[in-house]
Amino acid sequence: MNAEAHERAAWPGVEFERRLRALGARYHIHHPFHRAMHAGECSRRQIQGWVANRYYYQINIPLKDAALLANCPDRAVRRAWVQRLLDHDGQGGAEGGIEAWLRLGEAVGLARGELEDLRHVLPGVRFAVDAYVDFVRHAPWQEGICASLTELFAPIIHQQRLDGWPEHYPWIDDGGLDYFRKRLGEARRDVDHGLDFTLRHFSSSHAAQQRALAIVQFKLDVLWSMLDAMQLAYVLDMPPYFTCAQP
Ligand code: AHQ
Repeated sequence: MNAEAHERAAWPGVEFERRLRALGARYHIHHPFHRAMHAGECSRRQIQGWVANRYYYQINIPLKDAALLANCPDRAVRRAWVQRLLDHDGQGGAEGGIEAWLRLGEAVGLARGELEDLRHVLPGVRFAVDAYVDFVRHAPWQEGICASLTELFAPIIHQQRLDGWPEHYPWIDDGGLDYFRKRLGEARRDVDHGLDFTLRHFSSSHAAQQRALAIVQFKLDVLWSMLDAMQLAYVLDMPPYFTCAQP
């Protein structure tokens, strides 16, 4: 960080929040793969590829959240954050998001086993997801909370799927969309906590605020890169090693 940034006064809270929300302009809802999906232009195979690759992201969310918990000495924060892990792994009678995603897989014509064995996960998706988990494992827990803030923009994309898929992809059983229904409320609750914390914790200096923006940009890069790998493989028909002789 250059000297000027360290010396500048921190932005007022409303300006800091405005800048965080402005990063939504780079959210992966604007990626060509998601634009095509929303327009009803995805083939069955492209939807299947997306579901199978996003499964790797879904099963890593609770690992990421567990890593943040392990780094966090603040009991109140852990009590709030542990709910995120349970939202995905399930608890008591609630199946959890990972189970709901497996049902989404079945609804698009993929057997549970071919999601669970990760056979379809593209290298670029794996590297992006692993980079996110490794970041949260090694960063201060406060930075891990900040990194989750791309969910500021997630309710819109979940609602888009609920609105558009029944019309564009009627071959997908409606029960498969339960994950998106489930996340609408969970994402808003998560963001209320994560945004409030981030605005308070990173407002100590201009440099800290810049760091928060950089962390959210990193997470936007993770999400965008996942779709880049899928665009190459499933839209441009350029899967990994497509130019290489088969071993
Ligand atoms: O289903 C998603 C989810 O549970 C989470 C957790 C959160 C995090 O901790 O980083 N991010 C996230 C996201 C989910 N769905 C993505 C989508 O496009 O369906 C969006 C993603 C996010 O915006 O970070």
